[in-house]
This record gives sequence, structure tokens and C-alpha cells, in this order.
Amino acid sequence: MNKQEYDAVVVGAGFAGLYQLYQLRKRGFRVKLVEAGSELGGIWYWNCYPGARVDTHVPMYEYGMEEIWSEWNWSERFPGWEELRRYFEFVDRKLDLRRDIQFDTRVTAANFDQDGEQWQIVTDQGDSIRAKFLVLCVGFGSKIFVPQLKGLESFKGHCHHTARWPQQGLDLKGKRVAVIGTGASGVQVAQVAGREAAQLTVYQRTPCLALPMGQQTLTPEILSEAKKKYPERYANRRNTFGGFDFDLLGGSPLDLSEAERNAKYEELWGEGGFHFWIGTWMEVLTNEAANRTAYEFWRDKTRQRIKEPKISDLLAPMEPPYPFGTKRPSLEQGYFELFNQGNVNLVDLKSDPIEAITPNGIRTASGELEFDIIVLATGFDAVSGGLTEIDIRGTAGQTLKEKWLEGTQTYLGLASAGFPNLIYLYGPQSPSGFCNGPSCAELQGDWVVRCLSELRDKGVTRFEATESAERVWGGIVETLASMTLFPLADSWYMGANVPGKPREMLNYPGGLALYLQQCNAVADQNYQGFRLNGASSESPAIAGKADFVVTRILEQMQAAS
Ligand code: NA7
Repeated sequence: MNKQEYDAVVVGAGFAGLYQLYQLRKRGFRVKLVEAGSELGGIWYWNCYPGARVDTHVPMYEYGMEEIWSEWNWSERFPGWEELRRYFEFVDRKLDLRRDIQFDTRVTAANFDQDGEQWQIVTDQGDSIRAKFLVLCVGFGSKIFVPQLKGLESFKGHCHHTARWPQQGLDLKGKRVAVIGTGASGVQVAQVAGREAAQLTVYQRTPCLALPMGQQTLTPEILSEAKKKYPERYANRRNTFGGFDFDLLGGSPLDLSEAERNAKYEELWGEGGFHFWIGTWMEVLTNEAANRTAYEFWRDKTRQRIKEPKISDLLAPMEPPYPFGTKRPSLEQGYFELFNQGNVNLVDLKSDPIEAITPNGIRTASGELEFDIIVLATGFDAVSGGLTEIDIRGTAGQTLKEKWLEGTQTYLGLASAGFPNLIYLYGPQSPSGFCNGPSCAELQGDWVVRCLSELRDKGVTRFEATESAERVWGGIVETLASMTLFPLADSWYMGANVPGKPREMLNYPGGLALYLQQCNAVADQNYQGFRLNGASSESPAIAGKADFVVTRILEQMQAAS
């Protein structure tokens, strides 16, 4: 066994992990980063399926560090996976990261050694690494979800999950392709398959309320002008709900005339991207009548693009399949027009479910279709799955998976009672799924760097969330969630996409701005809610903070209504 010892071990070389490595190292920590993939990029190492593209615009989808953005020029507003990989190579060269990264290594287990106050980390490469702090940056999607489809292993053609696509690529040209799933990945791969494949069949369980991407080519001239405002845009993202350079609106769409409301919707639609989702009235996400106005606008826009009324009814039904925006809207580029093409079929799994995967294709109630390639665009055991997949054992010998069997329990969405010196970023009960990844990597990341640096400087060798702090935090997340429409959809936000997973709001629904305020208040009060070096930190003031956050949300909602 290869034995090593560090101040901090970071797991995952995506936006969050690389930021931790860079910032902690700068503060004198001896850091090692362990990454399962063969290169940097996190999800952008794994997502190399045809058409894979980020659904957040730049410059929000990049680091806000001037030494990076000042020298990097994107070619598109929503970059594709190849360009994202080149970006990570550039970041690596600028920040000199690779020397502290061990690739092709998956962390399989971690045990807290109470006497040494250290984590003992085990990898699939036979390493045994000791670290004072364990910082998990495994992202929301490191554990893929593959549904149990009868006969799946019998298929003789190529069958891949989008996030385990062959790194050497797989040509769709002239092939008979099936895409199962119509989330962000399914939409993107279908768009390419519709152009290249001889025949494409999309298997849809739930309609995807996709929004126009609003792609744009970026020239050096456009970027050099735009960069004058980057510092302001990066500074402002911390004050928004989703870590973007725009925010939810106050007021109510129901107070406007239809013409006024539609004029605003038209404007948001024209902006492209997520403007129509989290640049709209906050009330759209909290009030069913307001939500209906957004759905109807989306539906009418979308139906115009589909020739066959029967297909329109499946892709953009008259009645909303779920409240608009309560499942993450995908961004599309010509997705709905695909279904007007002669080589593209749509199978509605609600009326014609999959019975089995056969050696040659897919059999549904209405018959069997033959394929060369089956694409499983079926998503992830999102947010919590990547953490519970690791055999992390805390002080009671209990694993994180066992602790979260009935539902996640965290404090601030980044620590758990019974698991000292362990921090996870972009985790459950943090803004994660509701927040732009790079914004969270840097802003939640700054809090983590502050926390670890301050605790080290104070001589704290052991910190641990208290159970009462966890209960308060869980209560905040639940209360906030109940004020929104999110619980009404079977989404990965609610853990509802994976059979058997507890149904719960997995993301802090109060927005990044309030989240950061709350985290900073905790740090300012000597990490209230954490037990430092075994000293008690139980305090009713935590509950006071919870009330504060809920009150602020209520105020914001009242202002918006
Ligand atoms: P998503 O958004 O979770 O989409 C998964 C899709 O797979 C979705 O349409 C599911 O239908 C479908 N699905 C899941 N299980 C099945 C079964 N058993 N049969 C048929 N269809 C199924 O994953 P993505 O990879 O597209 O995107 C994940 C995130 O990455 C996305 O939100 C962005 O943040 C980027 P359902 O809707 O559950 O009925």
C-alpha cells in the first residue's frame, strides 16, 4: 500500500475541487486531489456524448478569477464539451494544478481515526492516504442512474449512458439510434442524432419543457467589450438566487394584463438560456396560477413549431405535465423541429411502456424496433448519490449512506454530525442544483477555505456539526421548499427520479444570496453549530438564525407578490 499524509485531501477535479486545491495550497495547506477520471473537468471529462454542451452562458460558466478570464476567450456563449476541456487545460497551465492531482483513482472508502483526528482514505488503486480534512467535491452527477430495464445486458449493439460515453467517441452517422430520456442530455444527443442518424427514436416518459438556448458566436471583439463589465457581473452573482448575472423578479404576473405579461415573457424568451426560468417572476415558482401563465406562454410558442397535432400533444400538452420550471428546463437548439423530420419518431412511454431491451432493439407494448445504438440519457442519482457511493464512516462507525437512509441530514448543506473534519461542496441542502456550478464552486468554496484556514489558525484540530444544528438546517430547507412549487414535480431536485430514494428537497431553495449570508453569519459567530475541539456549541441562537432566514424569504416573497 502506498501511504501518504496531507492537511487536506480534495476529491474531484471539477470546478469546485480545482478551486479548493488552488486556494488551500495558496494558504499553505499540503493538499492532494484525487480524481476518478483521466483528466480535469469533472462532469466535462465524463460528458463527451455527441452534442454535450453546457446550459449556462459564459462568463457565468467559468471562473471569476481575473488571471483566468482575462486571457481566455470562448468561441460560443454556451460552449460545447471539447471547448470546456480545452478551458480546463488552460486553467491547469495557469494555476499549475496537475502536480497535486492523482488521476484514474477513485476514492472508495474513508474512515475517521478518532485518536489521530485524521481521515484514512482508501482508493481503488491501493492508496492509503491520511488527511486532517477531507473535502469532497464530487459534483451533483458523479453517480449515474441506469434504470432496471429487462434484458438490457442482452443488447448486441452499442449501449451507453450519456455520462459514460466512450472517450474515443461513437459515430452516429447512418445508424439506427434510440434515445431513452428527454432531460438535458437526451435533448442534446437527440439533436445531433436527428441530423446524423439514419433513424432516431426518442423514448419520452415526461415532456421536456425545454427553452431556446439562444446560442451566439463570440468573437474576440465581442469578448473584449464584454470583459469591461466582468468584474461587476461576477461581483453581482453573489446577490442572486442562482449565482447568475440576472435574478428573479418581484411583483406578480397576475397583476398585469395579458398583453403586458406576454411582452415581458417575450423579452425573457428573447434573452435565451435560463432567463425565462430564473429571470422571471419569483411568483412563477411559488404560485400555481402564476406558473400557469408561464406554462401557457411556453406551450403556445412550442406548439407552433411542431407540425403534427398528435406530436404536439405529447411534446407540449395543453395541460402542464408539472409546474413549469420545477424540473430543470433543458436548453434546446431545434429540438422540437426534429419531430417534423421523416427519420425521427417519438414513443410515448406513458401509453407505450418499454417491456424489454432485446438483443436487437427495444420492445414496447406496441412492438419491437431495431437499433444499432441505444443511448441511456437517464440522468443521475443526483446530488447525494456521489457522496453515499463512497464508504465514508464517521465516529459511530455509521456510513453516510446509512445516516441518510431516510433522508439527508446536513448542517449548511456541507457537513454532517458524526463526520468530523469532513466537508462536501455542492452537496444536498446547499444551493447546488439551483445554483450555477462555477458560482457555487467559488462562493461556497470561499467559505470552506475561510473555515479551514481560520480553524487551523485557531488550533482547531477537530470540528463537527451538531445534531441540533442539523435539525434546524433541515427545518429551514423543508420550510422553504414548502413555500415553492418544486415538491409538486417528480424531479431529481426532489430525489424522485431514482426508485427507492427518499423524496425530499435536495437543494436549499432560498437562493445563493441568503445561503451565503447564513454561512457567513455562522463563521462570524465562531462557527456556531459546529463543535470545535470537542467543546459544546449547542446554542439557541442557531434557531434564531433559522427564523431570520425564513423571515427574509417571506419578506422577499411578499415584496414579489
Ligand atoms: P435528467 O434531467 O435527470 O433526465 C433523465 C431523463 O431520463 C428524464 O427524461 C427521465 O424521465 C428519463 N428516465 C429516467 N428513467 C427512465 C426510465 N426508466 N424510462 C424512461 N425514461 C427514463 O438527466 P440529464 O442527464 O438529462 O440531465 C441532468 C442534468 O444535467 C440537467 O438537469 C442539467 O443540470 C445538466 P422523467 O422526466 O423522469 O419521466
